[in-house]
Amino acid sequence: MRLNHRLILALDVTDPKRAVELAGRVRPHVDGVKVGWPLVLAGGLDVLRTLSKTDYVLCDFKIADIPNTNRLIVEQAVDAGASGIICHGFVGEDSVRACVDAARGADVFVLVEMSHPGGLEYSAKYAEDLARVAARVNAAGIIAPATRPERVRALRAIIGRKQILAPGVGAQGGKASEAIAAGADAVIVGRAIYEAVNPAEAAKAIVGEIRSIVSR
Ligand code: NUP
Repeated sequence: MRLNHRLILALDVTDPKRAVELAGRVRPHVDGVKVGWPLVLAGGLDVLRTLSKTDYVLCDFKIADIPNTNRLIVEQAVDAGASGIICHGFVGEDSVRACVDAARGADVFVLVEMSHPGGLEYSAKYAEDLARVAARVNAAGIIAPATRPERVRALRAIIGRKQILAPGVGAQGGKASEAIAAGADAVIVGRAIYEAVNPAEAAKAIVGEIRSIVSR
């Protein structure tokens, strides 16, 4: 994924018209939009098709099934215009590899450790192993928690130059600059942008915060 701003907008709104409008307003400040179940269940794959005409769309379906079903899901997402997809790592190497094989050039990001408090209960215990799986199957990168910069740092040591996208900034308590300083390539931000009075300004402020530490 090409990253200029190092910011991805999580479009967790359930009105497809608002989603497309928000994407348009925030576009100058982000590298892409992340679309997940809330929006796709509300607007169908049409909203993905529409957004993919203008934006890099990262499809956050957190795919977690047997290899054959994973393959079928990835094919549908890519056919609808996804530029990237997110799959779970805990389902095992064969299932993750099936996503990469089916992606036909789209980026596959493997979720290795979740950002919410519950992410510490199970996912954190296996995150290093799952990052090794992502490296072995040649995924584009991993999803790691901006809420725990020290974990981003530890996972960076494992995956080398592959990309790390970090959700958990703002509403979940993480700080964009801290995640980037710890080694994330970009942060994924939802509520702190789309619930702001001026979403474009909110996105611009996050990009400014990131630039202030990157240029140091
Ligand atoms: O571990 C994860 N944490 C997380 O928040 C993996 C994710 N994919 N996400 C997603 O990032 C979450 O589903 C939501 O779409 C976004 C964060 O949104 P917000 O907390 O910034 O509103």
